[in-house]
Amino acid sequence: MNRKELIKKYTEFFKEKNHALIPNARTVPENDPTVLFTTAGMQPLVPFLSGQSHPQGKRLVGLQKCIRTGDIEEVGDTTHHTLFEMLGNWSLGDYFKNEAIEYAFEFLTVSLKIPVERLAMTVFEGNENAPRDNEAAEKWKALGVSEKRIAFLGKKDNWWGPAGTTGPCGSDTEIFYWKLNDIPAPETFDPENENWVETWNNVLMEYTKTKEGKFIQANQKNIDTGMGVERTIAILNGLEDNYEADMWKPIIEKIEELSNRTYKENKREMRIIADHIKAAVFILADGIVPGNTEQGYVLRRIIRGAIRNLRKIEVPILEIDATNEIAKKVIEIYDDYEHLNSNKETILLELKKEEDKFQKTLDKGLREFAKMGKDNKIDGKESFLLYQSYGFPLEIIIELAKEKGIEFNPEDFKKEERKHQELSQTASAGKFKSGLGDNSEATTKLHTATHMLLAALKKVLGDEINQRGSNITPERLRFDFNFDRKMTPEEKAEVERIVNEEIQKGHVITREEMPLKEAKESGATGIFDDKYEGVVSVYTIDKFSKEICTGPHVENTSTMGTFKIKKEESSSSGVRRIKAVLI
Ligand code: ALA
Repeated sequence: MNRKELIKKYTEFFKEKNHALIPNARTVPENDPTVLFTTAGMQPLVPFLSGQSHPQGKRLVGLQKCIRTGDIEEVGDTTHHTLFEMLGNWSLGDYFKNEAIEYAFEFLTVSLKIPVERLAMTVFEGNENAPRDNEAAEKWKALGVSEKRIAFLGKKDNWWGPAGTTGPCGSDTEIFYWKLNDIPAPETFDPENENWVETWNNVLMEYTKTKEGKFIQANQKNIDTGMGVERTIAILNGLEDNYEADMWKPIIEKIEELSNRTYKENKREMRIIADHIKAAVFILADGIVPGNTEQGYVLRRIIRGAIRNLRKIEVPILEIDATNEIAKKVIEIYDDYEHLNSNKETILLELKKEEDKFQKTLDKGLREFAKMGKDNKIDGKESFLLYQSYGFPLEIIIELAKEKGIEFNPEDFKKEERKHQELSQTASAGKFKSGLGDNSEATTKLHTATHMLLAALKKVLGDEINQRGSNITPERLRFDFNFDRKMTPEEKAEVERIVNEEIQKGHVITREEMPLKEAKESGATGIFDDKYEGVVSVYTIDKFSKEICTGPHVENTSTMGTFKIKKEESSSSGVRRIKAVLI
C-alpha cells in the first residue's frame, strides 16, 4: 500500500462512520502566537475542542501536515522527520473511549489486516490529576489483545497536551507495532524495546488545564487521534526504514544519482538531505522565506543543514542545481498538494537564493571554524560569530564540533545569543515548543481587527493585497501581506482611518457555513491550499469584509476600541509587515 492509498482508506473508513473530512491546514498556523508551526491535526481544531460548534459537525477526519521542530535533531534515524503527515479522527463531545478504541482496532486489524500478534498498547497508569485507565485496558482485552501486551505508563508517555500552556488535554492510549520481520514479536510488551514503533495515538480529552496549572474536568469530552502516515506505510510494507517507502525513496534515489554514491553507505546524510529539503519545500510553499527569526530561521536552518550534508557526500551543489533537483522530486511525489506545484517557481528560486547565500560564506566560515578550534574548544563568543557573520545555525556548529572532536557547549552560544536578543528572537522565545493561541477577549478583538486591516489594505493599496501571515498576541497583531514597497505615511493614515470608521459603525459580525466553492464564489478571501469539498465558516463584517476563517471574532465591532498602526516594515522580499494595536 502506498501513501495515497492509505490516506484514502483511512478517510473513507471514517467517512463511513459519519465523519466529515476537514481541510489540511497550512504548516504555519493562523492566529496562533504561541507556536511556529502546526504540530498536530488537533491544532486548528482547538476552538472546537474547547466547545465552539464546528460547521461540519461532531465527527471529523482529516490529514494534516505537521512540523515538530523539537524532532529536527532526531532526523537521520529511521523514523523521525521534520515534516510528517498525520491522519486523525476527532470526536467533539460525541463518542468517547470505547468507540475510539474500537475504530482504531478495526481499522488496523480489519481494513489494514495487521495481525494482532504484532500490536501492543500503552495506557495511562494514573497520577494525582487523573485515575488509572483500567477501562481502556479492559476494552483492548475485550477486543483480543493479550494482557501481556498492555503496559501501564505514566504521564511522560501516556498524557497528551495541552499543546500550549492551557487548554484541552487528557490521558492517551497508544498503539505500537513490532517492526522486525525476522524475529517474532515477544509475548510480553516491553515499551523500552525500540523495535516497538508507536503508530497511533488516541487522546482521551477529558481535562482542561487552567492558567493556574490545575486540571479540571472539561465541559466537553473529546477524542483526538493521530496516526503517522510515514510509519504506517513502513509497517504495511514490511520496511524497517521509513526512507524506503514511496514518499521517500524517489528522493533518496535522486540524491544517489546526484552524488553518485549509494544510500546504503551514506544513510544518515541522505536521510537528512531528503528530510530537510522536503520540509523546506512545504514551508516555502506557505509563503515563508529564509530569515533570522521565527519560521524563517527554522527554514534557513534546515536548508543549510541539507546543504552541509550535500557537501559531506561531495555533491557539486552549484554545478548541478542540487537543491532544486531534489525539491522538484518532492513536488512531483506530493502532487496531491496542488499548492506545491502552483508555487514551484518561488520555491525553487528561494532555495537557490539561500543556497547561494550560504555557499558564499561557508568556506570562509569553515576556515574560521578551523582557526577557532585550534585550541580544541570553541567558546560562546566564537560560536556566535560563526552564526552572525557566517550564517552557521547552532545545529551546524554542534555537528561540526562533534565531527572534529572539539569541545563546545551550546549553552555558551545561547548565553551569547541572549546578549544579542534583538538580532535573534528565535531560540530564546521558547516558541519551538508547541502551544495554542488563547481565545482571550484581547486576541479575539485583534483577530477581528486583522480582518478589517486586510479589507482596508485592499481598498488603499489594491485588491491584489493578500494575507501572507498573521500572528496575534494579547498585546498586538502582526500581519504580513504581499506588497513591494514601503507604505507612505498618507497610506498608513488612510488605512487607520478606514478601519476606525468601520469599527465605529458598530457592525454586527455574522458567521455562515457554506461549501468552500460557494464561499470563494461569494467573494470571501482566505488562504486555502487544498482541494477541499467540505464546509467552511465565513465571517462577514457588513459590506466591508468577508473572510473564510475559523474564528473566534467579536460580536460587534463597537467593542474594539481604536485601531493604531505601530510599525510598517519589510518582512522579506515582496512582503511587508504591519504591527498594530487596539487602544
Ligand atoms: N494530538 C495527538 C498527537 O499528536 C493525537 O499525538
